[in-house]
Amino acid sequence: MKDIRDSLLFEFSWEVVNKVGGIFTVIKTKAPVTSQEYGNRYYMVGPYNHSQASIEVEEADPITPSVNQAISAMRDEGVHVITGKWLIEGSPQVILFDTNCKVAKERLNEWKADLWKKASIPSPSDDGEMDAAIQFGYLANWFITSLNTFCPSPIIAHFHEWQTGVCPVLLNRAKVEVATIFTTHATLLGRYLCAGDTDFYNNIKYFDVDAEAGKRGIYHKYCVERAAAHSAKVFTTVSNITAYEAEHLLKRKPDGILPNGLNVKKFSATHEFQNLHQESKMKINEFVRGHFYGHMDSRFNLDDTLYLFTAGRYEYRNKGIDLFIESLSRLNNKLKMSNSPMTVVAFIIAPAKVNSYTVETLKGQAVIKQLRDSVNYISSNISNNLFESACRQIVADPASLISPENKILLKKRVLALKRDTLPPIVTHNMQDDFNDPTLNQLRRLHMFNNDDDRVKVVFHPQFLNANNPVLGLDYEEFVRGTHLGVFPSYYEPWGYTPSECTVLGIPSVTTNLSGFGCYMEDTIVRPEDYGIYIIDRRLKSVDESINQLADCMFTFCRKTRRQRINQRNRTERLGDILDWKRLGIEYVKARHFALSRAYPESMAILEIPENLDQSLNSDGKISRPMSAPGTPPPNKIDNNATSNAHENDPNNDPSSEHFYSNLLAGLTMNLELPGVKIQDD
Ligand code: G6P
Ligand code: 1S3
Repeated sequence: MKDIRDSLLFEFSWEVVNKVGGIFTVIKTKAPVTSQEYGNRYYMVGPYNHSQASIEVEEADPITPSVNQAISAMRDEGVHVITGKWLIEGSPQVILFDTNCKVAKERLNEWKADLWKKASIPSPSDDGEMDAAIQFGYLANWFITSLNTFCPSPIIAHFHEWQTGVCPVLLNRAKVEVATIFTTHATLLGRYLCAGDTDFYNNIKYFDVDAEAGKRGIYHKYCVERAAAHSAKVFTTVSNITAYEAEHLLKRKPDGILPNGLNVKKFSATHEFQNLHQESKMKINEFVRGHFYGHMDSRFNLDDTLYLFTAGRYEYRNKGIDLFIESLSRLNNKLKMSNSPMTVVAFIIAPAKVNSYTVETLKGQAVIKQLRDSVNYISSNISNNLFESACRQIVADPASLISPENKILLKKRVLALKRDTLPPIVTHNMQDDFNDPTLNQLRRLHMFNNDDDRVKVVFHPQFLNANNPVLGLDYEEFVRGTHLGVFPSYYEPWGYTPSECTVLGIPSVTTNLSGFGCYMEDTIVRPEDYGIYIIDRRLKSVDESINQLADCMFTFCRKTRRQRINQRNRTERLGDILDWKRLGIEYVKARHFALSRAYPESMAILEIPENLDQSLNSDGKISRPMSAPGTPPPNKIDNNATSNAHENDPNNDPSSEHFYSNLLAGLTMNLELPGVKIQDD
């Protein structure tokens, strides 16, 4: 009988040392807690990507002798495998299979035929992505199958997404004794159906899935995904909404939900993250001064300007960019009608095909830099003049301090701010400007950054980077400097963007069609108290959802600075429930569940928590906390201060060792948020 406490854990993902999208964030941020739990018995397995592996992996042999033996045997057969430590927090060991190696290329056709024979999964001749998934699947299967023949420990093999789905299918067909888990982070068919104009959620039960997959040319990949879901001992996904989708599109109800966490870093004092907001906002201000040069006036001043943004992969409809723009237009009208003093600058950050920054965008930054340099030069002259006259015991007349030459220089710089054009709505030259959906919607709604518009728009069709000549901030720095993230997604299995806002202390808008939104709705009694606004895209018509979002943003615009600061404090506190130290427990449960199915006799020696074989998730909802208010009523407070009765209790501090070992030992989690009762401003 194998000793369950010695289990080896292999986590397979296409995004191990290979950044593509959201799953990279999952595995990278989860590494510290999983490494802490499994130590050297934890391996991440992915495809070999030379450009990333060469700078992120410190090569070394696998520490576990049996793993090393299995890998060496594969190397002897000519398979190219890189092993070592991934240089990220947690330093997990990695095994990277080179799907381009000679053996993988030579055996591709044999493997394709075998996959058809064993699992009736077809593979067309012209789909490189499918070929790579098959090669990876067969190499992974080779490794696990041979390891299993001599490894004394139980094996847990956790597969993420369809790209790693071939291996669990093969393991199941060969009845290899391994605790397999398959996690889907989105269904292929769901993503495709939503991106079109299908009324997805109302028709989900009725789709002819094979036909729909066939029409979209993804039938073979769909087969891998569906077969993997059915082959794994345990099938999971990231949210209830995707579980519902999987049940109908993949025809297996997931055994549990593994919500996505983050590696939350807390500052020791709350004001530190508030200071960072201010610092980052100053950098965004600098960009805005340049972008809107010549159009900033008494109504458009930065002290009364709010930064809203949306960001993500450029899936126009799935990510709700369409809804955001439409709502911004209505917000514009509301602000105008109510004579609001506020201006909103709404950023859309989503990578599209671009050539370069536009001349106008670059010019704006240059003009404002020249102005800043000249003003600095003139102020230093004024300061010197003031000092010199004071030394001579003269209190100078302010008008006399600026020299005629400097006055002319300043006039020239101010004249340079004049422009005949409106501030551009896009920062780059788009490759397909004419057909771009964002630009077309802005054009249709006449959102051209006119002077009387209270909502201005900046479409930045490229991910942010601190080295950019325009808007030179990293994404995290940018988010910190904004006021509200808006992510009104239609298709979003989880949605890291609002989750990231939360841990950075920035309020956000999400929807009840996103995994994150549903999780927050299920977990917290009143998410909006914590700066999580959830738009109803499930039961409301599109028009009603747009109005709800516009109203939500309008209400936000009416908050005072003090209320915004208060709200950020609450939002930031909520970050604790998104920490892997908490959410990682669901992975622990899934692994136990898989072990109990793969090794029932061995599991008998362990005491298994009762709820594991029923449902992986505890359904406790975070009640409104009972301890003292964290944000006292507005008339009594220093806005930056928060008190929290639980904060000093080590059992409730997710960053303490104590918390984590309790969590693992108990396998039952007290979902009470270590937070406090929140009051409305
Ligand atoms: C942070 C800073 C404050 C600043 C405030 C601005 O809280 O610590 O000094 O006044 O941000 O907030 P706002 O919502 O107007 O950007
Ligand atoms: C998917 O990535 P996406 O942005 O294509 O997986 C992510 C990680 O689970 C998830 O957060 C996201 O909603 C999915 O859509």
